[in-house]
Amino acid sequence: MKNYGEITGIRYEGKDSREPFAFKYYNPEEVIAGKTMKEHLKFSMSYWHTIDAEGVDMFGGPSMDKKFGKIDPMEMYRAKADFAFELMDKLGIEYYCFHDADVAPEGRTVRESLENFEVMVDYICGLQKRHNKKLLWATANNFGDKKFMAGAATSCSADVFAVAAAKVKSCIDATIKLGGMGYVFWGGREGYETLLNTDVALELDNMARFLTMARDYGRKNGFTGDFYIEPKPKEPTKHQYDFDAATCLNFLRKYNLTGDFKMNIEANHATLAGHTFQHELRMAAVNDAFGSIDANQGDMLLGWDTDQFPTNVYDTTLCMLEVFKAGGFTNGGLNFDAKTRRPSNTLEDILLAYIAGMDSFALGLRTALKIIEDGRIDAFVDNRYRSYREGIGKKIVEGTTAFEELSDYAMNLTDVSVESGRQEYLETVFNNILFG
Ligand code: XUL
Ligand code: CO
Repeated sequence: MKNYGEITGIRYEGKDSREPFAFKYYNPEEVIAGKTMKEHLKFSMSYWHTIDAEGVDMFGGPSMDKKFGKIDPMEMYRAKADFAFELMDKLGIEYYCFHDADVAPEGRTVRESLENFEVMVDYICGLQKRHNKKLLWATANNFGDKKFMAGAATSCSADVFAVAAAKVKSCIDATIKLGGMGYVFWGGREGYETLLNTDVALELDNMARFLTMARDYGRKNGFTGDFYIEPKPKEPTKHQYDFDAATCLNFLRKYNLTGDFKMNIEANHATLAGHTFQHELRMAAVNDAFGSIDANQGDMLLGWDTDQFPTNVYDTTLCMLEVFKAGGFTNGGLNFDAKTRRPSNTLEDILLAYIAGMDSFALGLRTALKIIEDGRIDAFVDNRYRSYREGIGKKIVEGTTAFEELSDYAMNLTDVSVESGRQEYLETVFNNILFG
């Protein structure tokens, strides 16, 4: 295999290619259903996993070195940024996402950290222009440092609430400066371990106060994109307040935050919540909150957030079906919130992992479209609910009936039957479309 330096760019070679550093299914400029594949998929690089994470886990230290030969912290972060944009060029990825802590070194004080961040945002702004890249979304890391051990907006300490606000303020400023169309809130440590020490009512109200102030600050300063909540049920806390899409939507409605806030759905978070990825996407979409996607996959035999690159084509197909049904991405995109496995520890592995993820989603896009064009599955669902298009069903849907009439109607029924759901048949249709 070639080494990282020898690879100038990953190109589409088609499904028969045996070249490891080539796309087999992702052909960025190919037009499918009125848009290029690149426009449909809007791939994004996650800065934290790709540029910073060195393979550390609970049992061992780094298996990779991402210091790029530097010792001085600012120099190191500039070298990381240079590498990031070259990597995106190699892969043909147009978007990226970051936490404040991913792109700049921590200082000794909050002030120093924010100053480092501002300097690095300017540096990245220059790189972004030169490499013709776009920020998909930014976010504040309000969970890593010790001061966030009891949460950020839901901390028992008002000082921590203020620090979290300062960090989000400066991340929103950065998002505006970089022209980002998204701003993410992942609840990090917004949750709790035991009710013995927790005032849940105050914590939830404070979280809403925080999000409301962030929204108001962003809008006042010209941020026109979407705010996203990223649901996750557990990890790091036992009870995360943003458990799943439905929980987040309930929260947003209670505190009048719908409209400005949409969902950033992550595949591995969905499965941790005991849902499928598609379920979470559908729940967001039917509640007008489909926003962006953190594309990855978990290991069903492990109970934690493994953040693997997505390679399961059934899942990418079902995901892209949901994206189509939701009308495609507007401000959002597919951010690879994924990391190479710890023993896949070379720079080449990073390229191979992104190729795997991008090709799996390209296949998902192509097969989702085949399913739509085939029409058998949609027609089945449409036909299954036909009783709501006539007679009493039509009246239910139109809101022109009431319990009295429904009761009279029910009393006169002699035979009440429900048709088969034909799940196994539909699964065969699905396979038939996928594999021909
Ligand atoms: C954590 C996670 C985060 C968010 C951004 O599980 O997914 O990386 O995407 O904070
Ligand atoms: Co994520």
